[in-house]
Amino acid sequence: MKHQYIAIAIAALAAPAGAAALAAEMPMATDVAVKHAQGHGVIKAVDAKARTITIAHGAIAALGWPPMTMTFAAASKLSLSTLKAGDKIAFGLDARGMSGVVTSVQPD
Ligand SMILES: [Cu+2]
Repeated sequence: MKHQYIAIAIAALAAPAGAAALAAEMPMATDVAVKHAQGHGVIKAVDAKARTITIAHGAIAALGWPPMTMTFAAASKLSLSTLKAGDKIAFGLDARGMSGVVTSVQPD
């Protein structure tokens, strides 16, 4: 009888660890896939130090985004020195949920 109690106690201890290991292998609901998209807009601000670009962009149908102004991180390969507020641009974006990283910028 004593052995049975011990076996149940071990099973109870092992279950949470097993569940945690399984969760680590499986994508969580909060893990949103990165989607590449193209946007059009006007640069509102460039912060070279923080490496961010604020863009008033039009609707991005591929992402289901309405027009809005938002601040994006700039990809490390992207040069910010030639960009300034007021520039009309087309930009490439790696979107994750409701944020994203600007990967390319061209005059538009
Ligand atoms: Cu937006």
